[in-house]
Amino acid sequence: MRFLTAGESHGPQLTGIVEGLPSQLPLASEDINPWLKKRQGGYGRGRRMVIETDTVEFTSGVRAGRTTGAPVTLVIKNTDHRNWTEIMDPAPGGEPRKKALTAARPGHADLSGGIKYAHKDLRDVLERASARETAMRVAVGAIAHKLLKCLGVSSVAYVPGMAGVWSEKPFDWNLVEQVEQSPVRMTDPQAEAEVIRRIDAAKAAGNTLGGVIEARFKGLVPGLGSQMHWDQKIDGRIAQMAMSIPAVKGVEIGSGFENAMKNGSEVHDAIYWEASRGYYRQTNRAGGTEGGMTTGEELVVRAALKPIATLMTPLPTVDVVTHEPADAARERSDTTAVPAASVILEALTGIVLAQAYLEKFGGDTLDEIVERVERYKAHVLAY
Ligand code: EPS
Repeated sequence: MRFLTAGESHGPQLTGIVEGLPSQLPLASEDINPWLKKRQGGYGRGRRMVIETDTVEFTSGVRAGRTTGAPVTLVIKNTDHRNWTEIMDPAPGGEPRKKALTAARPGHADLSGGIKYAHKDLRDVLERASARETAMRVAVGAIAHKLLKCLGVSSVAYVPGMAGVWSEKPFDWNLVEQVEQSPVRMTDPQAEAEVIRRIDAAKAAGNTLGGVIEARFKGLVPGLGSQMHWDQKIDGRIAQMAMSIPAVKGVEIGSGFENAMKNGSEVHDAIYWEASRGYYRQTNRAGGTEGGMTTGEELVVRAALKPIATLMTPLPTVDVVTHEPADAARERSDTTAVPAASVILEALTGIVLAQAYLEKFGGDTLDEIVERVERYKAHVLAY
């Protein structure tokens, strides 16, 4: 399964093409829209999320609620485009540029992208660099999750800490409903209240906030990915996907960074066996991967998000036209997008896992894949 996205933040629409899905996978826009809604949510989002109600439309590959095996094309319209038709018009003309952005924002793609693609209106960079692109990737992720669900995999996304506040309440699957209700996707109501206070203060000060996000998956078979080659290792593939989320500057699987300072005997998860459940571990510091493969234990992926780069109280920069010192451009943005980013991490990790399932068990129809997974589960138990 491979996919491609296209579209600018204020262009007419985002487009995605997904190829390599099995046929007969039940699929409707209702499977995707709740993911898009969750991605739009979270306390600290900006005005754009009030303008948009992201929903997906299929323009190929799905008929009567099932995939046909043909490439699936997805479209998400940008409602805000109607306010940008002149500025985003692809027709020749339009010089001098309206709403041109020349004061490169520190921390954003503006300067490197401007140099690389020879743009002096940095809007030509930011329109594609905007985290709006993740709306389409989450839609693709929702399809991956639909497939994973058919294979017995479930998942969750939450925020262990943000805005300098750690949750005191460790994650538990019984807290999923609480996370879903929390405006910052946290397990701990006290931490949540303090985070909300800090988001309000940051907004008032024209500042932005980062945090740590986590996605968990259970029901995975052992042996997804491979130890054979660097580009097949599932942890490496997950890390690459996680790092591609805008603002992510760190990724760990399990208690990766904490493990680094301990003895091996305190880190590695002892192996046990019981006839009814096969091999298992009582601890999961490995976070569900060993040797570049899933272990069958819960997969735990964490990522660190820097604060959003667009500051309403801007940092010093340079104007790329005049080369004079300038205040960085102010562009409408979010105070924080950490809760939304956790949903993005869950959705996108799902893409990597669905790809790994399709590689290992690939077939043309959903039934073929389900049958092969079931046969493998029997092998895992008997091994
Ligand atoms: C986003 C849409 C964007 C930004 C945000 C994410 O909308 P607009 O630029 O029209 O306000 O709110 O993007 C950024 C934070 C960024 O730096 O580009 C979205 O759909 O998630």
